[in-house]
Amino acid sequence: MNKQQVSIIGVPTDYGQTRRGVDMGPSAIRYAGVVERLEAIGHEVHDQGDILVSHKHDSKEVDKQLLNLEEVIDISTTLGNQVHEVLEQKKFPLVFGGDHSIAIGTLAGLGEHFQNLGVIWFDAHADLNTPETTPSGNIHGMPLAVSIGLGHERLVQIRNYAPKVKPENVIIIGARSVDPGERELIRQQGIKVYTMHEIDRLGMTRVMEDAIAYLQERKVDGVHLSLDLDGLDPLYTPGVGTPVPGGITYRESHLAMEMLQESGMLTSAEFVEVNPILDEKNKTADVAVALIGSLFGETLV
Ligand code: 6HN
Ligand code: MN
Ligand code: MN
Ligand code: MN
Repeated sequence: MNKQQVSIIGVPTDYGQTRRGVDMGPSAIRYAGVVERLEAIGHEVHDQGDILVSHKHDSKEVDKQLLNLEEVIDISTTLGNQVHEVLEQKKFPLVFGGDHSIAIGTLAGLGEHFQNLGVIWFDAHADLNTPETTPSGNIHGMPLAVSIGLGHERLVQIRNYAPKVKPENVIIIGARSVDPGERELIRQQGIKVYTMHEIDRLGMTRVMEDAIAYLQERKVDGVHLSLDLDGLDPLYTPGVGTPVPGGITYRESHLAMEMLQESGMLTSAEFVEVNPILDEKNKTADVAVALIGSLFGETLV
């Protein structure tokens, strides 16, 4: 196990969607013992604390297709700058949401450091909506589209470059709730998707072997894991704002983390959508921390 220097950044925001409580995600994950867990494996952990997020919720201009746009831009910019700094210091960025809109900022901070970044998007959803296709106006349904360069120009241009990742370097795992506009984008942009159908059919071992081989063939120089806890079945992670039944099991998700760890390709990660208000006794944060253990090399014996 390679000892790593891990920098934790918390992003206590709920501006990417409309259910309160997901802004407490970083606290819940810390409370579940993430720092101790990583240290026990032998890593050096630097918890940078949380990004400052105002909870005023008093936007005067309401664009129904882009709710809380100004707040999301501010938070993404701050987060992007901070993730960029962490990489400059040659540390591993580990980011905790908050809702999935934070991926806009995380990827904005990563993109310049890599010529050919790969992204694994572990999620029940595709997060490929644009202001034109969104059914909700919630920006947490848009971060992957934004990161491949599609959507509101000010989101796409955070840190003044785009795209953050090439669509053909993106792999979605666990999808089972995909909107019509997102389907069209998946085809049009050549995004690789393992839906629940492929996971059932091939098994997680094959899915991860294929995913890793695909990224190796594409000669990526880094891999970012964006893990939405709603990718798992709500049986295991009930504390999420947009649960979808028929998801990835506890063991399948651990296996995916273990195989990513073994690949040695991972260069950053984020864990999002933990909402302790909707949770049962911090169960979802506990799962997040257990997955982080596997991702960072914890072994069973
Ligand atoms: N997430 N596709 C739906 C929407 O509103 O765009 C749900 C998005 C969920 C986003 O879970 O990160
Ligand atoms: Mn708030
Ligand atoms: Mn999701
Ligand atoms: Mn998501």
